[in-house]
Amino acid sequence: MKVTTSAARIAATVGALGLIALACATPASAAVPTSTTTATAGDICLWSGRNYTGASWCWNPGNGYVDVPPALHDNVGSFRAQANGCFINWIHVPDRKETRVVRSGDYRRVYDNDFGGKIDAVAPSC
Ligand SMILES: [Ca+2]
Repeated sequence: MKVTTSAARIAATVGALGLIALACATPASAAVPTSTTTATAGDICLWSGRNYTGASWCWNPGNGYVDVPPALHDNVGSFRAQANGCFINWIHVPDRKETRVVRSGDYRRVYDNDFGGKIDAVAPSC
C-alpha cells in the first residue's frame, strides 16, 4: 500500500515536472541566446564552440542584415542552417566584404578554423 502511494506521488511529481518543462520550452525565443538553442525551421544558428556548444544565437531571414552578438563575433565554432543566408566578414565598411553563401541544410561541426573565425554579420543574401 505504501509502495503504491509513493509510486503515485512520484508519477504525479514527474507529470508536474513534465508540464513545467513544457511550459518553459514553449515560450523560449530564438532571440534569447542560450547554450541549449536548437535550430528550428527557418533559422541559421551559430555557436561559439565546436559541436554546437557554448554561446549560441539564431538568425532568421526576416531579421534582415544583423551584426552577430559580441560572443560570436569572429568566433563561430559551429553552425546549422535551416534557411538560406550569407555570412559576412567586413574588410572595410561599407564597400569591401568577404562573404560565404549559406544554404538551408548546411552545417559545420567545426567552423572556427574557417570562415567562422571571421564572421561579423549574417544577411539574407550576399
Ligand atoms: Ca571579421
